[in-house]
Amino acid sequence: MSYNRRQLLRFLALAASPAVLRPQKPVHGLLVRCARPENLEMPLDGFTSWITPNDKFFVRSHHYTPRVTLTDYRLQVAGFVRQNLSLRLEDLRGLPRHELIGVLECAGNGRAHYRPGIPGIQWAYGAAGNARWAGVRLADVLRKAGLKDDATEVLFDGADVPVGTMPEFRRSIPLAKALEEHTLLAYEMNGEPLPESHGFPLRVIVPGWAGDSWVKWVTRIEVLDREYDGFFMKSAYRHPGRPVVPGSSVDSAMMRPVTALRVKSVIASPLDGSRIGAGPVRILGAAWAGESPLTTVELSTDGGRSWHAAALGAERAPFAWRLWEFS
Ligand SMILES: Nc1nc2c(c(=O)[nH]1)N[C@H]1C(S)=C(S)[C@@H](COP(=O)(O)O)O[C@H]1N2
Ligand SMILES: [Mo]
Repeated sequence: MSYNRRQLLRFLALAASPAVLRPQKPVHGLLVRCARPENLEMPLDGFTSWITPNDKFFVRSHHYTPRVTLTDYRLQVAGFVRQNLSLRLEDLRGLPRHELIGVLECAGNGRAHYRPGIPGIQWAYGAAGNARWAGVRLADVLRKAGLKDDATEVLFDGADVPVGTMPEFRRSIPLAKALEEHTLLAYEMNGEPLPESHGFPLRVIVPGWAGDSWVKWVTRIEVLDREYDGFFMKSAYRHPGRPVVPGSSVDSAMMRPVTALRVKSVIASPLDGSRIGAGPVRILGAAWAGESPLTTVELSTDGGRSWHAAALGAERAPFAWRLWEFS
């Protein structure tokens, strides 16, 4: 049997595709930035809703979504603790429950707007969402294990397995942030068990901080005596600490891990480039400021010469976004 060149290329292409493809669930109303691993962006109209519904919430996954079953699930707690723990989700559900509403935003949100362009998923606006998270305080779990004196950082590892030669997605946060009353291990998102794409059955909630610290599918917590030095702490998710000219090179000694989110406001409507009739126009959007409370949103319709306060939505919470509107 002989093959012509085209048949051979086709055969090679088939042979190169992974043997088992999990059926892809349909994606409604999200922008597919990368199908596998799943990276989905919320369209701009999402910024007109105070709570982002689970099926409209952006997804940012470095690796394929792991399938975790509750029967097998254990959360291991180890490192600089007095007693290692192995907890089932039921054990966690037995601890006091806490809820908060907060913005989850990817540190790479807005990357598509850089000039010159930079590599990475080309998020435009919607790598952000605002949800109600429920679970237990990370501090309660750490206290159950008992911290040793040398403890300074808390490292999280999820059940996702790297694609090819990519490093494991592991991140650490300083102990002070880990012990804050608002830092949670969440098992619910908007009143439902965490969806698979968002970290079922447990994820870290670090209110006011960029999404890279919000580790999904968390299976292991390790208390460390120093900042973790794996790829996603040491090489990725770092910033220069002060504004620099886009595209310029920065001394790596200056680079620090991404922590709190910056202030941001997004116009959801009207869309850029859309045609609008004469007469009053409603301008709508959402704004947030990481760990800081948001007090005012101002708009300019004359290129920045004058500014006007927008009306702020009634719904508010310390780490949530605030809707605003201006006519
Ligand atoms: N285990 C694991 N956790 C993870 C990630 C990941 O790839 N693996 N991505 C992180 C990043 S960079 C972001 S922005 C958020 C995205 O959370 P979401 O997919 O629920 O929106 O999850 C974080 N947690
Ligand atoms: Mo992210």
